[in-house]
Amino acid sequence: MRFLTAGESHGPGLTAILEGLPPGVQVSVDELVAEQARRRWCYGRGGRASIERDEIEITGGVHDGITTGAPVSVWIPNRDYPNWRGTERPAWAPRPGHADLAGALKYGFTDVRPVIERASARETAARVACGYFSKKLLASAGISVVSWVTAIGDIEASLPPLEDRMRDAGLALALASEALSSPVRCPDPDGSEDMVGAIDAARDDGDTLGGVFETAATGAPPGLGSYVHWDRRLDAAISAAVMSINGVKAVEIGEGFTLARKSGRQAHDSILTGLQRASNRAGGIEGGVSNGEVIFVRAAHKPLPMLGSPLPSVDLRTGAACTAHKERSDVCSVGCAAVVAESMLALVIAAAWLERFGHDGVHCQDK
Ligand code: EPS
Repeated sequence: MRFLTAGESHGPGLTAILEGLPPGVQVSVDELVAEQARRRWCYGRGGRASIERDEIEITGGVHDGITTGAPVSVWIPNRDYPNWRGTERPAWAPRPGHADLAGALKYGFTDVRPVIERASARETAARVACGYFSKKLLASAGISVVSWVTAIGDIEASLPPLEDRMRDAGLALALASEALSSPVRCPDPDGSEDMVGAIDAARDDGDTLGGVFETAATGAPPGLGSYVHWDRRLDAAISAAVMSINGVKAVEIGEGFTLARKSGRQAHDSILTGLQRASNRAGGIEGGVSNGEVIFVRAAHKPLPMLGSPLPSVDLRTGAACTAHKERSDVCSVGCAAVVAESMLALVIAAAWLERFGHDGVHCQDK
């Protein structure tokens, strides 16, 4: 299975094509739109989130609410497009932390507008559309993919211990469900309140905040991915997929960096009778292969690079010092990135699941 996206943040809209989904997966536009709403808004988003509706049109690969096996295509119109159409909005001063300068150096732009438009996280709406279809396929195999936020800036949520979050599928599902009622997608109500306060303070100060989120897949069978070749390792594919999300700077599987400070005895998950595991520090993947435990991923999202009080930059036309280009932006979007991560995780796991169990339709799976 593979997918492609196209479209710019303030262009007519986004297109996505997901190829390789089998026939027989039940889907609904209402669910797809609801999934988009989860991605579009969390506390800290800017004015754009209230303009867009993400009223998605499925333009191929689905008949009467069921996938046909043909490539699935979707169209997501940008409601902000008419406000931008016909206007020249050049940007000469690259924003530190954005793709602006690197993109300008790579493609030879002086006006970084083309970089801003395609590097924008608006594109993640198209990924979440593809992720939705993957999640539906996975749901038919008893696999759920969920997420929640654990930190915004230096505010850490008070949550059940990491060991339990990684090992206990029921807890993961419960945390994700509690996160639904938090404006920052954090399953700790007091922590959420503090995070909202921190976002308000950052906004007042012309600043932005990042944070940490966790995403988990429950019910995944053993044997997804393979140790036989680097690019078939499931953890490698998941890391790349989550790292590709705008703003993400670090990805851990299971205990990740913490494992490096432990001894082997402390780090590994004993195998008990019945092939039960005593713990899940490996995050459900050993040797690049799923082992039947919860697949558990953590990611760090940097503070958004578009500051209310911009950092120093340079005018690419003249080389003169100035402050970075400024336009409408979000203050914090970690909760939205967590939803995108669910989609990316679902896409990778669905591809691995199809490789292992796929047939010409979900009706004839023999898992
Ligand atoms: C983004 C800047 C903001 C975000 C946008 C990503 O857009 P605008 O410049 O129109 O205010 O809201 O994210 C989305 C539009 C979205 O749907 O997620 C950026 O510069 O990356």
